[in-house]
Amino acid sequence: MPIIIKSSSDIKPSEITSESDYHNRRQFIKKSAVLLGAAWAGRIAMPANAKGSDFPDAIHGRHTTEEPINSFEEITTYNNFYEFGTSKSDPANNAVDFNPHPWSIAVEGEVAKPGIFNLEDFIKPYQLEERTYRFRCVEGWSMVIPWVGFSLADMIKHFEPTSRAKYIEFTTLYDPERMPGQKRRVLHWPYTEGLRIDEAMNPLSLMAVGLYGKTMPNQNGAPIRLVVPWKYGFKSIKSIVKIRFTETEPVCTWNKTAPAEYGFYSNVNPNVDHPRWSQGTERRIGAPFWQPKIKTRLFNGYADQVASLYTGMDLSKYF
Ligand SMILES: Nc1nc2c(c(=O)[nH]1)N[C@H]1C(S)=C(S)[C@@H](COP(=O)(O)O)O[C@H]1N2
Ligand SMILES: [Mo]
Repeated sequence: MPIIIKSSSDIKPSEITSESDYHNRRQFIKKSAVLLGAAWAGRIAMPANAKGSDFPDAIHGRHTTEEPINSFEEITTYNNFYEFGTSKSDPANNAVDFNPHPWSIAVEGEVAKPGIFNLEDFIKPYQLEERTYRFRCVEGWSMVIPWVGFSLADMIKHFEPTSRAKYIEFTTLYDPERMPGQKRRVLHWPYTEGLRIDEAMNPLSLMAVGLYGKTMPNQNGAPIRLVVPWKYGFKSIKSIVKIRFTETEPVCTWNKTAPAEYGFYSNVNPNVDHPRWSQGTERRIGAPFWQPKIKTRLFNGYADQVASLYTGMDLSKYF
């Protein structure tokens, strides 16, 4: 018999299996799918203020998705944190001994109340909330993560930016002894990121200090990191030691490293291609194998809350 290569959609399952086998198998797959699906959909985060939480005063945040959340295991073993190595398992392995205490944060630039603060004093003025966000990496995978943190807008107001503050810049710790990945020149260290001030003031922008009701794991950016859920993951800078208010657009690490691939804005946008990874669909980490890839949505599905920030801008130019 000649071998004819058909695309899988040309082959009817009944061609390779008898009709009744096929039917039985369909039934079986359907039942397993329901079971697996239930398990997947039934994952519930420990509420941030539940018994055993590190944040008993956290409230349930307003900005939350009802989608099934990722497990603590998935969120803490599949990471990008180049300060601890470039593969997905490196941060969990290499950040075990990182001690983020004591920690201080410098606030500089166009603000009425600059200063250097220890972490505890820095976060004290703000209401902690649990917020479950969809989080999408430019590499084409995504997770749903129950963060604990506070509104970046509240923090900005607290420091009283001047009228010249048009942007906000964040910097990660630079300490190659404690962050061994910095001994290799894979990126321009220290890692920096930035937002336009109105993006930073959007109620979705979060300064995160934990997840799953637990203090931020080292591999996820202990002790404090940014989360901007309508932008690609790399905008959400980890282990922040400096926050600077500026009049001009800050330099961002990935933009500086590969300007053709990473723009300043980095909004999740299925209509703007990345040279190496499709932005049209995404793979939800941990999803059952039979679940089709998810269609990536403009602004990661948060368009109703953020699209107005970009009115009149050509998003293929300002990508
Ligand atoms: N300082 C620093 N922040 C970083 C990174 C990094 O390498 N260094 N990686 C970014 C990228 S590419 C992603 S996808 C997210 C991953 O966050 P997670 O590991 O908590 O899921 O962190 C971002 N923040
Ligand atoms: Mo990423």
